[in-house]
Amino acid sequence: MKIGTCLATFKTKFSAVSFTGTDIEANLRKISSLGYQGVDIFLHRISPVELDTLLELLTKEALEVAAAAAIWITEQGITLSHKEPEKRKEALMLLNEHIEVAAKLKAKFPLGPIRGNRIEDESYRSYEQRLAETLRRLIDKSETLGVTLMLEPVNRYECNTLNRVDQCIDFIETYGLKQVRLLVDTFHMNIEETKIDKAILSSEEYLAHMHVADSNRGVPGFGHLDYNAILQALVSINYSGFLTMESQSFPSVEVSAKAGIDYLRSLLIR
Ligand SMILES: [Mn+2]
Repeated sequence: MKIGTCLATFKTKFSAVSFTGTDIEANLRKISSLGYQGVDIFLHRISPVELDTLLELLTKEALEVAAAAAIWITEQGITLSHKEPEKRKEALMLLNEHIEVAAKLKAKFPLGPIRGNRIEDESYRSYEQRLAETLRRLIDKSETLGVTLMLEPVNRYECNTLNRVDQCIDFIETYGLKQVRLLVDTFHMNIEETKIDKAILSSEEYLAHMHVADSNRGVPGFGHLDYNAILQALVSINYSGFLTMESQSFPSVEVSAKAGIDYLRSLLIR
């Protein structure tokens, strides 16, 4: 398993990204020197020139991009299941552009809060149909470019549907979205799943990426999750992808970024 962290290249309201700020070069250098092998990158719209520069910096620091998120689109109130067709169209237009960038970065694309919420009083079925219809169009583009779409179970305080692994698998199966994989996140699982390790085992056929944080959304080791059990479950399903820290930085970015990787490494080499 490889270890990653999160980097934003723009000012996001999301607090679980460790590395932010405009000096992307310095951040990538720091991430690499701490021993991380990759990043999940939170991008805004990016020009071809900026993308080339970013690719050069990533190569220089030998960092992979596990996932490229488009949280800025969600922050504008634009989602894949928006009740207004115009907004769904806008989401698709922006995401088609984003998927092209993700393809150049060889990154997967996470479907977290960008899928949008169920409208109050609406049935789950009608929400899911709207989401599935938009996703089918996104799949056309992502399949052509070889970008994996990953549905992420997100906790109830942030999303009002698809909170657990079993619900996401059921959604994928029911709507025949067989190209869609799963991204599971220990922070959300701690809130929603009965047992985190069992939920990981049940995701075996679908698991494409992992976000790791502890119970308090600090880095692994800063809370009370059982990381031995979590890693054991991942080993038993032969997971070889990234463990990407999507976590809040306390007491500081420097301290937590080092403590998190040291902790995971110490458990992985046992
Ligand atoms: Mn996550």
